[in-house]
Amino acid sequence: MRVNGSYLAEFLLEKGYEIYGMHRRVSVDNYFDRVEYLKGKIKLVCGDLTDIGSLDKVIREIKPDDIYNLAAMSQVRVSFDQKFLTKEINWLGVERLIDTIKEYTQNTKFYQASTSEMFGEVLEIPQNEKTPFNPKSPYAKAKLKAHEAVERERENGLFGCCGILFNHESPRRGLEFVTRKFTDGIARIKLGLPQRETGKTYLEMGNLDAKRDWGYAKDYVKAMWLMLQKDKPDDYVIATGINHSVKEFIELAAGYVGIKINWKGEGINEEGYDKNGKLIIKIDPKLFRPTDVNQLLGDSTKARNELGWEPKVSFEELVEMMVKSDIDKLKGK
Ligand code: F7E
Repeated sequence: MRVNGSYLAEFLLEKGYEIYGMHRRVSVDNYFDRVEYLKGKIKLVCGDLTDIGSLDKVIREIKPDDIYNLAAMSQVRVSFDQKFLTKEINWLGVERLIDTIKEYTQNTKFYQASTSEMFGEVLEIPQNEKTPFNPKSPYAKAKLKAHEAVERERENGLFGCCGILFNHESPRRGLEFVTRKFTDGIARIKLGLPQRETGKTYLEMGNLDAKRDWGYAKDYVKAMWLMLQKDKPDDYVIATGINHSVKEFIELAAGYVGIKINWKGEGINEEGYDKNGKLIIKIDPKLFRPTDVNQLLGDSTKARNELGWEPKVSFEELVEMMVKSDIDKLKGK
């Protein structure tokens, strides 16, 4: 659990903004490591989406011109075990934030991090702003409620934009998400190190067939800013328009460290070996979700036409960047 939003902070600093980063009080050592290098450049203030009093104080004192709400319980798997907390933060937290804006600073522009997970079991391929939502997890359901709250308040005068962002990854991605878990894991295998959580010599993975539209987080923060520069607030899908399965991600990432995966078995018995017959990947059924989203593919035509936004980094470049970064980190570079 760490402070998020470092790419956005960097982007806004370059544009000359004065930035306040709101964070919760937590007792985790590495909580600030992703924004450590920004210390002195951004002002950190304490606040919590579950605590109206703290939001009240922060918004009343700072009266921000723009608010980017990237705060969330962001792990879909965890939301099945903590559905009330997820609702408190991801939905009601947004309602609280909007209320404080209405109370103290009516002209504040508000960006809400909506998510492709709201499309859930997709009703249309690819998904755009008009595709009906069909959320399947407590995470996605709470995010949809927040999305609807922004739309509702927009009708009442709020300058509120929702970015329906598809998966966005980077070397700063948390290790609990599949891309970074794998790039860290395969880097460990390459360097002969045990896996971080399990201490094993091979990786345990869940559903390899799920498909995601993976883009580079640094490209996506520009879209957030562009939304708030428009004359009228609106919602935009932000995606690359290309998707890949988890298995394809794995094969490509392993390829970058010179490992070609040979698959044996099927379903939960599937295993991946290297060319010498060494076990690299095993399926752990515990990592499957009660309901997973099988495929997501975004159509960002509206953002491309109306915001002039487009992704710059390809899937292949993204995967290579993440693998290289994890190898370097593990080598202490
Ligand atoms: O899972 C499968 C898993 O946890 C992707 C969040 O940022 O993007 C993210 O949500 C897929 C799923 O991301 C493992 O079952 C297989 O099908 O990396 P993920 P996510 O659930 O797509 C959206 C846009 C958000 O809004 C979220 O906040 O990968 N999978 N094996 C695995 N997933 C994980 N985490 N770990 C595995 O071992």
